[in-house]
Amino acid sequence: MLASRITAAFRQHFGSTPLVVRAPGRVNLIGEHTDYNGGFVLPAAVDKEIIFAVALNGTTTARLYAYDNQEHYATDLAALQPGQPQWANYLKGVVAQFQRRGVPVPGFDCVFGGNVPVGAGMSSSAAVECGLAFALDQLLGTHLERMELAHMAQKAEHEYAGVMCGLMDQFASLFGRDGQVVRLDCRSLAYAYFPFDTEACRLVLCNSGVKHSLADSEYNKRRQECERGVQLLQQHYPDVKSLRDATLAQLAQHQAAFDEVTYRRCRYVVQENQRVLDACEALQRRDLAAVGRLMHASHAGLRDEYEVSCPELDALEEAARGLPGVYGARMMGGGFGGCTLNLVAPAHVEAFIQTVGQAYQRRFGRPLETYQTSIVAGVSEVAGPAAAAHSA
Ligand code: GAF
Repeated sequence: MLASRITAAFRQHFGSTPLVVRAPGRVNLIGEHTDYNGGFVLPAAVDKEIIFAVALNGTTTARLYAYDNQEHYATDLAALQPGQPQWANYLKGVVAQFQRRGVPVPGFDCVFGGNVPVGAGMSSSAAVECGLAFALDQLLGTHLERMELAHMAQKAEHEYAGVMCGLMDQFASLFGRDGQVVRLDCRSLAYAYFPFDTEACRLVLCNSGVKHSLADSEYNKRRQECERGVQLLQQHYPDVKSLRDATLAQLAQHQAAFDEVTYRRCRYVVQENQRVLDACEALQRRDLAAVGRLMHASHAGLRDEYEVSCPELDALEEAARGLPGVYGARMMGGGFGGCTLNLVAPAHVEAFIQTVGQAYQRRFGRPLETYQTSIVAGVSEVAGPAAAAHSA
């Protein structure tokens, strides 16, 4: 059991009794690169989690232990700065957010580790940020709203990891609900849950195994391209505050003012936003085939217009397309590597994994890693044996 292993490691390294918290990674059914454009996303927290064991230690030092890479790191909390090792930045960034709110953070000990695959586009970093934010909130008795914790975790990523991410990943980790996907309006922050039964339709992730070092810089570049598009539109439509407000007709009418790349980026975002709304309607009708078609369209947009896919992800989506029992497939997350998300009827999962795995092996000469995930609740305290077993 993961939670008991982390707790045991904590006792071994630090000797005291910790608060134990679980923080899930996420999938995103549809709505990619829409969050920082004020648009809609449709993620869910999944049963790949990071476990935290944390206790105050009566000093002014944070003593951190990354269980998975067996690395220690300690830092004086009065002089926090981003630096090496990279993994500690996600934690330091969260502490800095409490301090920024005028909350003094006393010394603490922390062991964390889990099974969210790193670089797979399942938001392991957001899980790390949200897990510590929640644990510190409990230990310090600050009782902040979950939405505030999500914003603090997002800021940690901006300021200590240098990625200008939207809110989706942190929101999903904190607001996930068992058996439901959640649509977030990233502007108003209103959210609504939609049932998604993973017994009736499996969520299968195919990990391309690709982790492009370009991902962070290209991500920030996409964000700038969208901002440029908004500036161009605002000259004609002052009410357009973000691409969420723009329409395809507006874009088409002023295409001449755009360079070709910015135009394509904006068109993708406007279309993807609509696809999220359409997918929610389809989910309400229980029309998985329609959800699947929207997913393939999303992939095509990410590949051709937003240009954040890669040959491995394209091959995985293509291999899944039209297979028996497969409703839909698309790349997921920021892009340039990571996983495809596939909706597959339970009776066809085995054949799906075999067929796509073989195609992947033939084309890229390496085996394909796949995960079947179920949808779980967001960050919580691991209270008793039942909860701990859930995190195994
Ligand atoms: C990454 C970011 F962290 C999210 O905020 C989101 O923009 C996503 O890429 C793309 O949809 O996961």
